[in-house]
Amino acid sequence: MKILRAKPWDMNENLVTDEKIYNDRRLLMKIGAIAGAGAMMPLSLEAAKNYPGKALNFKKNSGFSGLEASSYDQITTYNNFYEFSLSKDGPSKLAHTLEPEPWTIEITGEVEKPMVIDVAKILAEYPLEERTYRFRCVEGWSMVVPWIGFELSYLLKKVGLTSKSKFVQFQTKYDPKMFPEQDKEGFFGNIPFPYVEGLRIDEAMNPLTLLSLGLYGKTLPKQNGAPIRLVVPWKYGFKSIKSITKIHVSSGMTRSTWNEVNPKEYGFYSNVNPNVSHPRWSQAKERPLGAFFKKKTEIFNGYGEEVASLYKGMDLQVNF
Ligand SMILES: Nc1nc2c(c(=O)[nH]1)N[C@H]1C(S)=C(S)[C@@H](COP(=O)(O)O)O[C@H]1N2
Ligand SMILES: [Mo]
Repeated sequence: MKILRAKPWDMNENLVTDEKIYNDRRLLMKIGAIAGAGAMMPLSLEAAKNYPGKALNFKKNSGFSGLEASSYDQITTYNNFYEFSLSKDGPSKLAHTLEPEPWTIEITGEVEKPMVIDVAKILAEYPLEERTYRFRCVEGWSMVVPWIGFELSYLLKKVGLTSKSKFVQFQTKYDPKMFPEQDKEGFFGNIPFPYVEGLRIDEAMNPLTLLSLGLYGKTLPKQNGAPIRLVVPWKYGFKSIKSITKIHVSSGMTRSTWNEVNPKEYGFYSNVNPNVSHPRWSQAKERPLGAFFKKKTEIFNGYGEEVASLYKGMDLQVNF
């Protein structure tokens, strides 16, 4: 018998409750209330076994090193990756089917030199740096991640934007052998795959926008979007699309999965904004992974100085 799964776009406070249990468990661990200090071990071992990761060559960007990062365990065992699972601890257990090597990214559309780039070449030749960014999920939890990556603008300059380039679309690889939930499209309310996301060209060219290939000094764990993902720290987490294999530059606005599934709840822009509630919950506060209390959410996730000018004159209640 088939079991009806929750619709992913019903993600709501329930998941925050989930997280409360998770956090309580961590707290209990800390004070030794859970018998056997190894209680958390299976999770972290699972994550490591999944993909041990290769050490990367990178330099630390001291301009983005001031935040205290969430732990490796937190970042790699509390995930959203619907191609594997709708649960937070599912991706770390199930993502072993993802084969991140070999991997290419195809860049097409309004560019002077369309090309296919091997991720191995990026790892060997691109200027990788470590930047510790805040990361805020639309569901109300947040974390701090020491990403390793390079500015998306570096790649877009390499391919050369034409005068018609206005938007950029990113696409996750479609391969149900690697991503088992992908061929269940249409059943039980799964989201349409492949997952796609988009940015306006000036957002894509902003120096904060990264393509990330690693965290905590090593290649990306599979559950975090190996081998390469987007990181847009002033937007809700779902904009930071994982396991990208296509980048398409266009003159018109691009599709994005969550916006298409439920435009009233997930805007194209999806800038972190404590003053614009999700229709079903407030965005004024967030719960950092591992923390007991919520804290205030900052406009543009604290990156207003760098990005507020991109939205000058725009009504952020309408263009949410
Ligand atoms: N392809 C793909 N990318 C995705 C998602 C997904 O389900 N599939 N989930 C998004 C959401 S909702 C969040 S919060 C982040 C989670 O990233 P993390 O698991 O590395 O924390 O990935 C985003 N990118
Ligand atoms: Mo998210």
